[in-house]
Amino acid sequence: EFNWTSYHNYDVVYAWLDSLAELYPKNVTTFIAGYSHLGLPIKGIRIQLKENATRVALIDSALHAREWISVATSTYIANEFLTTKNETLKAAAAEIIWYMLPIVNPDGYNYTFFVDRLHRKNLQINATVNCSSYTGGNGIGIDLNRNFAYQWMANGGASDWPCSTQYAGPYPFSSPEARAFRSFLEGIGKNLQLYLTFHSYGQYILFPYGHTVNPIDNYYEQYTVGRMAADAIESYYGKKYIVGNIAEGVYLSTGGSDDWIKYTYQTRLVFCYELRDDGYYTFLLPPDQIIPTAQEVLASIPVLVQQLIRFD
Ligand code: 0X9
Ligand code: ZN
Repeated sequence: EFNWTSYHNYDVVYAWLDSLAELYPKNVTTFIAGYSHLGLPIKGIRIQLKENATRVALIDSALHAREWISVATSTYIANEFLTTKNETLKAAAAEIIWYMLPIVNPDGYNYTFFVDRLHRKNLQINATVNCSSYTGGNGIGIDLNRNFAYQWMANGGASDWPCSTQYAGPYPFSSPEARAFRSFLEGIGKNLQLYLTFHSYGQYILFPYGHTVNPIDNYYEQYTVGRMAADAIESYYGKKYIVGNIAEGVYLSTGGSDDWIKYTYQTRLVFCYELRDDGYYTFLLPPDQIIPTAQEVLASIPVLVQQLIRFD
């Protein structure tokens, strides 16, 4: 039985996605965006509640394997879209055709359940390199959020050293997971108006770009809407999320999925949510914080949708 009182592994999440499509055949379909290095499907769901909805949004999670709260939150949101009795949320959800990719890094996600809880990257084997004396990471894998083609390895915040947890890979889109993501976006990208990518931890709402603090074209809109989203989150349980450009908000970093989408498709609203917490439990957020985290994040969704509807 699926729930949000504990974290669920890859098999359980995917079985649940299938069950949604069975339970809500008129509103939910599943699809496969592509396959991981080890051949696991990168499964997604498409949710459409209203026949004449036209705007398209994408929510993803677990580009980073150990960030379990991201998966718990995206699945919670999917479930709420389909079951909520809250009229504001229901109306907002109905305006959008939602695509969700709850586990972009299925190999890594599995690995964190069964081998190494704190693994971040995918499981691609890198050229022989001995990382045993390096405590910051192991030699396995590419950081998917450094493997996208915009400003790849441009100026800091990514590494060309395979031992690094921020290893960008030998070239952009060298990972099958990032390539799957790219080919999926070829279908929906030009219609995409909202992209949310869930990570943890730190409690930030970040927006492009990661290679520069120079403001993007719609900096004002991204900042203002991000601020309103953070206020909605705070009003729920008082948790404060910091809002800002990636490079100014956290650190310089290049090759992220958010930057690549913003640049490639000029998607109007692009946000990376760094979910709870602010540093006490870090990636090991206790399961009793899943529902509160997901609820406060959900409270920010109507804010984003209303902005899309208001001016277009
Ligand atoms: O460094 C990252 O990839 C993200 N932080 S995390 O601790 N979850 O690893 C931040 C991603 C922000 N976006 C980009 N860097 N493009
Ligand atoms: Zn992350």
